[in-house]
Amino acid sequence: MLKKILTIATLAMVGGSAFAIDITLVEKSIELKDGSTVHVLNDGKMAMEDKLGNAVSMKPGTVMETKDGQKIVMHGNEVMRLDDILNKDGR
Ligand SMILES: [Cu+2]
Repeated sequence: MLKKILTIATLAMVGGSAFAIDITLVEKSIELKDGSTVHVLNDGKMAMEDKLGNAVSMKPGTVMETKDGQKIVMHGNEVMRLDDILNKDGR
C-alpha cells in the first residue's frame, strides 16, 4: 500500500522538471471511493474527474481515498488540461 503511494509521489516529482511536454496524456487513472476518478497526467500532475465525467477542481495536498482503500495525495490541479482531454474524447 505504501509502496504504491510512493510510486505515485515519485512520478509526480520527476514530472515537473525534466522534460518538455507538448501534449497532455493521462499516465494513469485511479478510481476513488466516492465515485470520482483521479487522473495522473504524463508530467506527474493530477486532475479530478467527478462521477458525471466532468473535470473538477481539487486543492493540491488533499488526501483522496481510492476504491480499494489506499490514500493518495493530490498533486497539482490540472482542471483545464483534463477538461481538454475529456472534450477531445467526445465525452
Ligand atoms: Cu484529487
